[in-house]
Order: sequence, then C-alpha cells, then structure tokens
Amino acid sequence: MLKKLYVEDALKMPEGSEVELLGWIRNKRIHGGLIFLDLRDRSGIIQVAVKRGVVPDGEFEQAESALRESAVRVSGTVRHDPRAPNGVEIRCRRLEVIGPSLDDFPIRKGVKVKFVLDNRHLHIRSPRVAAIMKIRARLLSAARNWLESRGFIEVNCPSFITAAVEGGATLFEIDYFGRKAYLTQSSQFYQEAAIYSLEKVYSLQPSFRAELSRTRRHLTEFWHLEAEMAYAELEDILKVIEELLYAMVLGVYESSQRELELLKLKIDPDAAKPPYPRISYAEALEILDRKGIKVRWGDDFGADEERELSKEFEKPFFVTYWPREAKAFYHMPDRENPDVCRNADLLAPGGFGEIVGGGQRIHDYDQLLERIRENGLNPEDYKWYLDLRKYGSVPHSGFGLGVERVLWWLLKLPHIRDACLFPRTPARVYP
Ligand code: NSS
Repeated sequence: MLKKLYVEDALKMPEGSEVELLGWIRNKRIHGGLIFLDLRDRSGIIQVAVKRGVVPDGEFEQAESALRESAVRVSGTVRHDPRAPNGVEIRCRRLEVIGPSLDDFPIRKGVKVKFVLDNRHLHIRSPRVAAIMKIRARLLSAARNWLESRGFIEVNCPSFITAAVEGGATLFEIDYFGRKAYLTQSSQFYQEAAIYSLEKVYSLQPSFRAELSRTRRHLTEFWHLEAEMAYAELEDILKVIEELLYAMVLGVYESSQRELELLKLKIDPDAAKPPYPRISYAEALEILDRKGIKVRWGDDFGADEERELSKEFEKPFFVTYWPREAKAFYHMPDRENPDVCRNADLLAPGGFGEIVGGGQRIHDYDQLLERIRENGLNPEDYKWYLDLRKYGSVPHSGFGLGVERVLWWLLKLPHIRDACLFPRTPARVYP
C-alpha cells in the first residue's frame, strides 16, 4: 500500500512511463465507454482515462459508480496530451476503489459559507485550503530556522495559568479542580523567567483570547510565535522583529511559487525588507487626525484606526512609544518621557493592521510593583513574576507575533479563519 509516487511526480514523467497513483476522485466525467477521473492527492490533480475494454469490466463498473472523493489506486501509463488539463493524462489499466464514498460529497460549488465552515473537516480537501496550509507550514519553518540560526532556544510553556498577561477582559476562565485558572493569553511571563536560564528563547503555541469581537481578524485561539531576549532594549528587539518577518516572507516566496500561483497571488519580498518605518504613537495620532479620525491620547487603536493608519504605508511599520495607560503594565516607561513606554506594535500595510506586539519590559522590582498597583492588580497574583526582578534582573525585551494575522496579511485572505485548519472564533468551536 505504501505510496511511492505523487501526482506532481507523474506530471513530470516521460511519455510511456508506468505509474501507480493513490488518491481521491475529485471529479468524474462519463462519455459512454470512456470515463475521465480527476485524481487528487496532496500534490496536485491529474486526469485519468478509464476505457471500457482496457481495464477489466468489474473495475470499469466500479469507476462508473464511484462517487466523488472515493479513494482509489490507479495504475497505467503516462501520456502527454495537450487536451488534458495539465498536459498529461494517465491511461488506466487497473483501478481499485480503496475507500468508496458512501454518499454524495456535500461540498460543491455554490454552497453557503456557513455550510462550508460546518463541514470544514471535508472542505480542507480543496486544493486552495491545501495550498494555504502548505504555505503556513513553510512560514513557520522559515521562522524556526531563522530564530534557531540566531541562537534562540525553543521552550514550551503551559496553557493553564493563574494571572492575566494582557488584561482580565479577554481571559478564558476554567475550573481547575475547584480552583480558578485561566487559559494563557501569552507565554511572555514564562519566557521572561526562561531568559535567566537560556538568555534567548522562543515558543510557538496557542494563545487564547475570550474576545467577543466578530471581526475578520480575531480568533479565540491563535498560534502565537513569541520570543524574549536578555540584555536587549527596544531598538534591539525591533531589529529582531523586522529581520524575522522578512525571513518568513522570503521563506514563503522561495518555497511556495506553485501554491501562490494556485491562489493567484504574487508576493514581493522587497515589500517586507527591513528597515521598517517607525512612527511614534504621537505621530500616529497626528496622521489619524489629518484623516479626520480623532483618538483620545491614551486610547489603544481599534480595528478602524489601525486600518486607516496602515493604508498610509507600503511596508510593515512600527508604532512605538505608546502611552502607559494604553497597554499592559509590564511595558518599560521611557526614561526621558515616562508617560510613554518603550514598546511597539508592528502593523501590516494596506489596511491589515497589527501583526506583532512587543517591546522592552520593566526589569526593576519597585517600578514593576508600582505599575501592578497602578493598574489595580493584586501583587500576590504576580508574585513569581516579581521574583524575577529580585535575582540578577537585566534589561530584556520580547514580542509576540500572531501567526494567522501574518498569513491573513501575506495571502490577502478574506478572513483570518482562512489561515487555520480548524478555526476557533466566538461563533465556532465545531468541527
Ligand atoms: O496582545 S498582544 O499584542 N501582545 C502580547 O500578547 C504580548 N504578551 C506578546 C509578547 O510580547 N510576548 O498579542 C500579540 C500578537 C498580536 O500582535 C496579534 O498578531 C496576535 O498576537 N493576536 C491575535 N491574533 C488573532 N486573534 C486574536 N484575538 C489575537 N490577539 C492577539
């Protein structure tokens, strides 16, 4: 049964080659004694011609009655034929239905979006979804390669936690054997602990946000690529973010031309080449003001503000130095102007908005304690996090990148859920 050959290999083989392919019937056209099957596997689609009299009668009948998405084993000969969709056709000699479809395959042209999402477990067979998932895998592998090559060590952090990183409003509460616990919003605090052992760390795992926002860019569970560096200030981490993102875009560009073509997309790695523009929060407010959008000093940006701002740029760009009241308590206030923090969001151009958030962390014990109190939080809940400032604390910085946000932007997807195998949104935990 072991599969030796993929469709993409067969498409490249010389006329007359003998092949055996394992795959699924994507479509079928019957012309009397001749059946054309579109055989799909993970690598592509190839036309298979099944002719009565050439294949044994019983097998021809099986092909005739096989429903869409039946799994088949086909053997035959490669023919180069300009009439075939990819210029190549398999003349079938033997055909075996390995796993018949028991019903008509429910996904077909014209079905409603909700139906497609309810049947995501079947829809992911589509070449378009397969292309997106391959690109996703290559994007992550490019990220890992880059981080490893720069000396970052991968760590794995817990998903059950006891205190908020990014504010209480988006915490998923769970009953942990009678105690209150939450699902993690970010591995940042664990990474901050890990740098005192490993100095440069990263993790790639899900984060959870109980965000009831039904937007095209919010998930309740998303994959978070986070990194943290000891002995690093704001400017150092901004350089890491821009170099990493460029490596990810380049990785996709270099590995995925076929998939990009299938998605009818061109990406230009130069448009993600560092350095990225840096504007301060104050400058962002001025730009928005000129566009007639008033933001009160201290407010975080919503989707509308980010969209309008990011229409002004051709490249990803940083918005730096946010007011301390706009973001979480751990951000390091600036020495010269303590009203703002040494942090930054990276926004993608063209209306997409935030894809990375990060900056320098407070490493002084008293300052952190003060900020925890200022935010109305209980220092007891942050005891171990405060502890990190008690023993050899050093300046450090880090960031979190939303994997689906980056894919959404890079592939210009209609909705962030298109970047996930099985998306989780307020309206969807099934399938
Ligand atoms: O809330 S963040 O802006 N920042 C943090 O969680 C930091 N603690 C990360 C760190 O410094 N280690 O989230 C970071 C990124 C953000 O820029 C988005 O790209 C993504 O995580 N993100 C999301 N993606 C999809 N859906 C939702 N709801 C979401 N929330 C954040």
